[in-house]
Amino acid sequence: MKLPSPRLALLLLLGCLLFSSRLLAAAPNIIFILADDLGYGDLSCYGSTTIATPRIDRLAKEGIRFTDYYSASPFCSPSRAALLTGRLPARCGVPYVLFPAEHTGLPTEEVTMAEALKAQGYATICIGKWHLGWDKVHRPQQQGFDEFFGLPYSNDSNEWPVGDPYIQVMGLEPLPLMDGNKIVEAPVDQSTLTRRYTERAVQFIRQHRDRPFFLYLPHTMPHIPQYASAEFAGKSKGGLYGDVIEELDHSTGVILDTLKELKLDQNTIVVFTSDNGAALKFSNSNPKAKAKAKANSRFPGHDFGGSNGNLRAGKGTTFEGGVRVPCIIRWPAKISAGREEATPASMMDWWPTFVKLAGGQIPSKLTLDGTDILPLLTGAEKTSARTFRHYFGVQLQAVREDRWKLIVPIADYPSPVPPSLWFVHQPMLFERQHRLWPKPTLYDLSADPGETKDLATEHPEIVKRLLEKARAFDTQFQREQKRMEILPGTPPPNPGQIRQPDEDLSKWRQR
Ligand SMILES: [Ca+2]
Repeated sequence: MKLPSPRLALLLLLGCLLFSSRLLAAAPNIIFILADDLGYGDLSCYGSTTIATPRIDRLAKEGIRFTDYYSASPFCSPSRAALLTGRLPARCGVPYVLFPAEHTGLPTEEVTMAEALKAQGYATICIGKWHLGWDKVHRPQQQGFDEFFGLPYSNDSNEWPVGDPYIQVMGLEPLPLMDGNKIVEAPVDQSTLTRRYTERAVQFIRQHRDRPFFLYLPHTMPHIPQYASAEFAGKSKGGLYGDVIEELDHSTGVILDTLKELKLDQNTIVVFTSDNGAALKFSNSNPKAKAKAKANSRFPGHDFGGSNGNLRAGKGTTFEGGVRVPCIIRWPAKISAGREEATPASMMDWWPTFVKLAGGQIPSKLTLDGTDILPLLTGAEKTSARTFRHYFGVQLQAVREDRWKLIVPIADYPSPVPPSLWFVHQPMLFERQHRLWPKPTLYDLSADPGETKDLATEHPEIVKRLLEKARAFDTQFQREQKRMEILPGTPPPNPGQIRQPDEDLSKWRQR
């Protein structure tokens, strides 16, 4: 008899508790709203004075607002991979951003949150930007989602001028909006995306009101290029960037109103967070850099526009501005309202938390980097001090424990160069982002969240302890991490490689 594959066996194991769990308690619905590149200072409940987000602010008032929540990566694809697996991006095989030209994705043997929840009887949908692989084997419906409506990759993966070297990795395809595996519009009118995602979300909630559901809503906005619908364009005090966030706020309100109308709002968990920190505004740069950035912009009139509040730097770095993001959770049935929570938490914590809440078991052989934070959410107990590791791709750049953040010294770049197409055409990015760092640097985040005052000399014992722990973890991790999965038959990346258009996309191109 042929034995089931390990992955199938795992899913069967997760599924066998389905009926008993249903008897024990009504499993909560889960709605996970993930903004793209929304920064720590981009919501009014996190201090924005130019962007009004009354519905998200109310969400925070009715639940928990985290002040020290980490996204697991300063970039899109790895952060999403970490959310959906509970594992560090390099552990689950997605250390870098994926581009349409790449034949890679979140490895199929990873057990996604959607697969684990589906095994517990949840209806599952992904609405928005996927960005975890474009080949059919890596699409949402092959990773546990019953339905998919959205973009397969980033919304800037188009509009590249002919002759631009980046075109080799970004692909020539018109940006497609997909419903399942079918392309419904290409290039998609991006000004309609937030509205259409919201309508689809409401439709899904109505359809599945009588059973547990998992609605994963990774919005396309406010990632550059930004588009707001006519109802929101030109309305905020924060320019176009503010307009798109105010539309996200409205969208969140529509979803919450739907839950209330259907009497689902007590036992539905709603999380609002962001996949990484904001890319900084051109106007925040010095005049020379600003002029250069504007001249090089592929999207004239679109500014990155984000704010990370008083945090240092932004997207693409492991300083706080790149990885610390807003996070709000509301679940009236179990979580008391109006809490501000300074205990650090991570994007990777949701996998074990949700799977256990749904009645599933964490497989003992699965190495998770997240922790079940239900006791923290309910206030039953404080979690003990944890160590948070900030990787850029495969490189450990910083660790945090309690209030201390150590930037670890780095003497060498990763070798061999990871097989990400990102670096094939942008070697300067490889060196800039896999940085070298001369000496250990210590910040007290409770007093200095902006990482301005190095306290390494004052606290050598803390530096020594954190550095030893960081090195021990990373030595083991470098052995355990999963290399990027390049599909069989893929030619090695080279500057001449252009992805052939998919059949269904070539049809759209001719229109
Ligand atoms: Ca992002």
